[in-house]
Amino acid sequence: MTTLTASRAWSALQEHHAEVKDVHLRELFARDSERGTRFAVEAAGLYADFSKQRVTSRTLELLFSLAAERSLGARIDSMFKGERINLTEDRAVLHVALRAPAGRTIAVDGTNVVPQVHEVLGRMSAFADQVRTGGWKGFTGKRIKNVVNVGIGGSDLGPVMAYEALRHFTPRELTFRFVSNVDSTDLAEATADLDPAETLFIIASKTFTTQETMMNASSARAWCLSKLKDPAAVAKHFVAVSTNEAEVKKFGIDPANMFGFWDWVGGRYSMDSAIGLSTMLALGPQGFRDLLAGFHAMDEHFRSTPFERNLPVLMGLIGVWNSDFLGASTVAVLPYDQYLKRFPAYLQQLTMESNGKRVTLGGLDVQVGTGAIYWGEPGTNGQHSFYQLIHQGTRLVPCDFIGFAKALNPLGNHHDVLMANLFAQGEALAFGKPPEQVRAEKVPEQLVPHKTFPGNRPSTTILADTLDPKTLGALVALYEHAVYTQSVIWDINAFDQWGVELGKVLAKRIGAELEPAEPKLEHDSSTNALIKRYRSRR
Ligand code: G6Q
Repeated sequence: MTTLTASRAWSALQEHHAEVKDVHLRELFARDSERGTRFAVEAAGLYADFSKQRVTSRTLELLFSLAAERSLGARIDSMFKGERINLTEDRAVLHVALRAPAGRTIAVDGTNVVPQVHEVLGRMSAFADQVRTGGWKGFTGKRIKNVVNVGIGGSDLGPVMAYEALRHFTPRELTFRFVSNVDSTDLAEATADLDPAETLFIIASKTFTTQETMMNASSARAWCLSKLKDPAAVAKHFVAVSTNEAEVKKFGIDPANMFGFWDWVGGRYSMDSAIGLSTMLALGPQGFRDLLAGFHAMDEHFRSTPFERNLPVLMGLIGVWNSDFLGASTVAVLPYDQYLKRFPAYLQQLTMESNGKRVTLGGLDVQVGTGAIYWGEPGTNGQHSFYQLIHQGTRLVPCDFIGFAKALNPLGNHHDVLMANLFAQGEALAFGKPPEQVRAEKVPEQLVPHKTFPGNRPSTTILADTLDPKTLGALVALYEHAVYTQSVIWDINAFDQWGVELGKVLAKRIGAELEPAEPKLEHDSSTNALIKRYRSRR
């Protein structure tokens, strides 16, 4: 494949950028009265309005040519066919199989994996029903009232995000907590007001060797046994979600209480595998299946819709345009729904661990900017904090606004006020307020520059009817596939994460140096001094 910057489509986009770079969104809307709906696409219950992005029909045409030159269609097929597209780890990438309906065939090395997926879903459902109905009792015969998920990264961010997002649909008599950080405060605070006899721990770890999770799991077991005394209690209070049966057994969890998944499920793509056991306990089996149905609807849309109407493809390509042509290095994710408060954190891992890469699949320098920095807060809170920079700062910050037509907790006209704010922000960012308008309001001349809004700041608005399990599934799958689309354009591997390794190795080495014997330090002078200061003051 030609390198990205040497490709014909890339050069055409560069020329096009030179022509349109100074065209304001005001002008684009003035030229085309239908723009607001012409650039909107609907799929799997999500309506996405891209009209406030700084693109023209020609920009999109050229981006589609780029996608064709980078064989996006074939690369999408490769993923759905179970090819080993995660080259650096020699693995298939099949989160789409986790939500495939029973009866579908998706093969890895000649074996249809869909029946295995449904077998685990069946076991998870039976277990979830037992816990939710009180059939599953703790060691002393008490009913389970608290569920604590212990995991980190992909084994935490999806579960906690999904629980918070769908809390409206969860039974309030069950308490859910999520422990991830090796900082003991996390476990201490999560368990401070819980009774071990009523608490179930889910140890969620694909490898079952992750330092933080194993340490938290051991401390959780000690906390549990400090009251229940008998090690036989572990079988009633600990279940595992993992691919590593040997380590699960070693920890003392009965493999009958282990829910498995497979090496073709990446951590950050695993919230709809058994890693979502806490989500199923919270929603019930049907709610979890609704979530999977939402994912699947977006998968089907992504796999079979022409690029022109393909929501994840459009989102991914416009992201490439914003990043590599308009020079934006970030995306603000701004959900106007309090339940989505953990959604930006979830997306940070999905997007940045996937596309935060600097070399191509072939090991060459990428030569363009890759994975944008994702961040955000629920609206309207962000408006009273960082929106100032987005409106009037010197940096370009494309925004994704997410909102819902129906309120889950209707109260007076709160929801109308919330949504009015969402619509207003997109409008203000796109159109701004020119100095003439400020002057017309008789603002003193020295304040005119301060009260001017340049506008031309791009945003996408995603609207859905209700934040329910199905909608959340579609929303997450939208971002998953947009991430893959971008990785294909950049020719990078969205499914490995070698960048997390070095810090882990160094932490092990330093960990040994913090032992009471205080061995000799041979780091750089800064690291040596920091360790010495810590040793002397701890
Ligand atoms: C995600 C990463 C990473 C992983 C955690 C937890 O894609 O692989 O975030 O999920 O390191 O790993 P375990 O599930 O193996 O504990």
